[in-house]
Amino acid sequence: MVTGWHRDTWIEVDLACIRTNIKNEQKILPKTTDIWAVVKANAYGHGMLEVAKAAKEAGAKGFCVAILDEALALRAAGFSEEPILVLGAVRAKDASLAAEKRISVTLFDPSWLEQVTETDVPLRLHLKIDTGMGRLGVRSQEEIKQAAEKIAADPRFELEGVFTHFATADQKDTAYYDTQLQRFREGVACLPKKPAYIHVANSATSLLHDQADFNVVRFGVSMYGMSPSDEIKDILPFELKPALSLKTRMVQVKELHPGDHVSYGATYEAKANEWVATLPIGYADGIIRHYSGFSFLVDGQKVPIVGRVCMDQLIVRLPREYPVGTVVTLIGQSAEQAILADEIARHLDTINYEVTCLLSDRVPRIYKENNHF
Ligand code: PMH
Repeated sequence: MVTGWHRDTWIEVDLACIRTNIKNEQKILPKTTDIWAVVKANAYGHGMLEVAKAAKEAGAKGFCVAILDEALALRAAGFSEEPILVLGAVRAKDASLAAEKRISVTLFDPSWLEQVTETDVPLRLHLKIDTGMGRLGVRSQEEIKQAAEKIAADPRFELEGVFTHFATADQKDTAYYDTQLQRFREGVACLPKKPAYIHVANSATSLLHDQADFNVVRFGVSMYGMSPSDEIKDILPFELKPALSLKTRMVQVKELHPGDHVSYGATYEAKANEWVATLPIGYADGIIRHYSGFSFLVDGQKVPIVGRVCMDQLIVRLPREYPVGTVVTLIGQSAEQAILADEIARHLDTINYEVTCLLSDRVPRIYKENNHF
């Protein structure tokens, strides 16, 4: 993917916000519980390497990613000592590569162990117990015991961790969460020897539930300053600082007259004389067509999208004429107003995670500290 450094559309990531979110999280955790920063999917669109560096500076002790390549990229960038856990499936044929780079992989099916051909150094495994997410993981106590026995009997493997993932931790009703936690405790009790890392928490869990029995939390969305859900926003233990802003500059400003149309399908028709601006950002950048009807900000004032969002451009209606080059804020603070990923998520009928993950690599990420570049 070619990044658009020569176009006035950019993402600003405030690394100080990421550090603050991590430090505040650390304060509510037991001293013996470490934060592993979840930096998969290009750090939820924020930029993996820069976020990983900031997270490490703020005290994160390890990293979680989704795929082996993300782990390899972290190692290649110089994160050589920290534990890195691949949360998704790794192919058995890539086990030796993971082992060689001391990358920990998720074991969710004991038969996977038999497919591993050879490793020069022991492969670090985190056994995933499916306690009710229904995604990856062993489900029965027999499988847990079987996996533990196979690992203990084979010098190619080392059981480094055991974990689970909650389906409803971002909801106030804890009934399903409690059931999952109970199943996890029972599963862990089947292990003849406790591994070094026992972990259950994503952001919501780590923010709302005591972690005394666990020594790692997998801190993702709230490290970026976003709430795991709207439902628990009012019960979070500290204020989250959103790290990402998305901005562009008007490339053309024009006056429409009654009856003039805008964009593909000519779906928008001006009813009066009105000013519009063309912005150099579109669905190929992650501003998908469903943004239609949403408003961005100019000087704290709302400017609605008019007509269809195009691949590389979209058009907004202005309250008055503005000079070409005026900044438009799509996410983040503009004068006294702000647009949060949460608001966009509501408009798109999705979640804030998806809003930032959708921002494509075509948009350059610029890093700043405490609002300064
Ligand atoms: N652990 C696992 C196994 C995950 O899949 C995720 C996020 C996290 C931790 C971090 O969660 P948080 O961002 O809520 O803190 N995974 C996903 C997912 O698969 N879809 O959305 C978020």
